[in-house]
Amino acid sequence: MRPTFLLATALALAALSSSACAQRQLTDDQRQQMLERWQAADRNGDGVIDRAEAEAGLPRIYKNFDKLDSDGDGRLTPEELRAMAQRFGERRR
Ligand SMILES: [Ca+2]
Ligand SMILES: [Ca+2]
Repeated sequence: MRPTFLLATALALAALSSSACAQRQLTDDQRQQMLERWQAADRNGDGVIDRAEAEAGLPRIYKNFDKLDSDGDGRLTPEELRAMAQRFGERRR
């Protein structure tokens, strides 16, 4: 058991649910959350998410990995993530 890990998870869940109630569209808060999840999933800290990291930490992104990896190099960069967020925002408008 790692109590600090459990505490961090509980805090993250609390933060997620409270902002989900307060905000409905993609806000700076949500972008910040995405960034934090991205950084948490980037286990080797090289700034990009490869397939294994997506599978382990970002299952929804892993499912759409091929679509999101627009240059097809097998790694998702923050730029590719931003392009995805933009498409997502446009579809909802
Ligand atoms: Ca990585
Ligand atoms: Ca790529």
